[in-house]
Amino acid sequence: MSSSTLADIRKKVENGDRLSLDDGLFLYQDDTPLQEVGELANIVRERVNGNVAYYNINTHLNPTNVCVYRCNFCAFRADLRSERGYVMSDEQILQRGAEAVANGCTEMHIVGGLHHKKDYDWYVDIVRILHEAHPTLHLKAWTGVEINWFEHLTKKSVREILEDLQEAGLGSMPGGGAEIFHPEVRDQICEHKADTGKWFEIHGTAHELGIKTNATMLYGHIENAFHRVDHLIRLREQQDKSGGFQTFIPLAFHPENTGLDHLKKPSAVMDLRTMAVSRLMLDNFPHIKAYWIMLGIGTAQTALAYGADDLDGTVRHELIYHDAGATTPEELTVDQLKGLIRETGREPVERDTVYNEVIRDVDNPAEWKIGDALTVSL
Ligand code: V47
Repeated sequence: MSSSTLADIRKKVENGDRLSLDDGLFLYQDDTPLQEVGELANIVRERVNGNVAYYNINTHLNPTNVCVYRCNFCAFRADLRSERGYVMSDEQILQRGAEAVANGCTEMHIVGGLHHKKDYDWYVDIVRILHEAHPTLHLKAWTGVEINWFEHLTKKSVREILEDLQEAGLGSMPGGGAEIFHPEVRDQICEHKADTGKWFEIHGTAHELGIKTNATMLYGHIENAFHRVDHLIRLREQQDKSGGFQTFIPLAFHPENTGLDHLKKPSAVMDLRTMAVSRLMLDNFPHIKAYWIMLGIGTAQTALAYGADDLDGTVRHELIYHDAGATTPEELTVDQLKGLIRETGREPVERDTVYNEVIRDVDNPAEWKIGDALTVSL
């Protein structure tokens, strides 16, 4: 049981003081009213990002689903000889790049399985061929787990690998593979892959090299409130040290077709509480994302009043959540995204991956240029 009180936490929030582990646990208690937690998160959200809600025009590329690892929460992965397994050819990958550019995408989000038979160059060259063909498309590619796999494949250091990828055209890194950092949980859901220390080493090194990264937390499975708040505090401490995280994305667990399919999906109350507690604990993160694909559209809209300032994007070709039973559409149009944001009273602003404003040609919306850097007050 936490010894914090709502009045003390409100005072800290109003003064911009840092919340403790105990405060985080208090905010997660069922009898701490959700609407009050949301109201506090909204104070921080509006102080940091005003009334703006960001979106981007993006697409996903998952070059293979074949994976040496068997994380029990994942419905996307396939065994090497499984009928479900696939590997995209360079032609298919380039065609996706061309389609993205023709549709006005500013970003391609690239992650996938760790294929038993693909060497390091295959992964680096995916970045290289896409960047050479489409230099304006920002490539947000490979999580800390993949970078760690490349270490096993090459015996190169994390720094050397990230430098290779930067040279090939890597723009930034997504926040996946974080799952839950606490070993009590991590050892049960993905004990074989990059451990917590390694995930942080990789993100810290990326930040030193000027590569911006995101961070995620997979919640609503076997973890409890202590593990979630501990996760947030570890991220906050890393951000104090290296400063290169842009966005935090809480990811609601989808159990269908996974090794944990006896569990229920987290409720909307849990989703909104997690969004709000994340905004409150991560006082040094500029952005909190409500990833509509996994939250569902209604909860993602509501989350814009519970700490979130970003809905992610149009998101074409998403597989990881749809394989795990997500019932959201495969894609939203720009007009739909803007309409969803306006309906909440927020002002939609299109951003690129590293939070510059995107200015569209009114006569030809697939054409765009980068505007000013969007400011936040942390
Ligand atoms: O690390 C896998 C999660 C992550 C399931 O950086 C699942 O902008 C729920 O990291 N139910 C990959 N979650 C996706 C990711 C991401 C998504 C959106 C934006 C960004 C960003 C990053 O997906 C994995 C894992 O935590 N995941 N399976 C599942 N069944």
